[in-house]
Amino acid sequence: MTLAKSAVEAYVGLGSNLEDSVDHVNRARQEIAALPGVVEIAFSPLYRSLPVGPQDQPDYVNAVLRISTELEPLVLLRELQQIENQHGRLRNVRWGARTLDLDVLLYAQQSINEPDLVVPHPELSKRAFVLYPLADVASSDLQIPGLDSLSQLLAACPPDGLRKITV
Ligand code: PH2
Ligand code: MG
Ligand code: MG
Repeated sequence: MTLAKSAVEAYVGLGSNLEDSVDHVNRARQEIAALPGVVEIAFSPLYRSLPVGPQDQPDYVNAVLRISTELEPLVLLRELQQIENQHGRLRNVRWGARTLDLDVLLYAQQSINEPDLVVPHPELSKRAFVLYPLADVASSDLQIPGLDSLSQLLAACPPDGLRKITV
């Protein structure tokens, strides 16, 4: 007899600023939800945001997907990277333009420090394009491991240049 693996909740950040970004993000959402061992719980509205980092790149489309998953963190990361690759993602410029970026923002209440994966995402607390869509799909009393509650982080992060583009 095999025991059922236990599922945990995780949050994935989606971003795109090349080609048809809305389509890249919407298709990625469906591809993540279709992974074995992943169930979608909620998908935030899509937001348009000004680029953080190099400014000579198009605006981004961002969203957050809340999932329940039986995949271990590094397995989830590999699956997300495979989806990025299927969307023609190139890895050259740090914080540069990309067809699709999928980040593990949070994984249960775990703090992870692996060479390939740091969770909570190191930039999470500074980025309006992560915190606002996160708040659309998470409880405001969600605790971010090593940091504050989501509502406290939001209060310290103005939504500069962030515009909701879907409901
Ligand atoms: N992602 C980056 C760099 N800068 N800016 C916005 N607005 N949205 C992003 O998703 C984003 C960014 C690298 O992951
Ligand atoms: Mg990113
Ligand atoms: Mg990334």
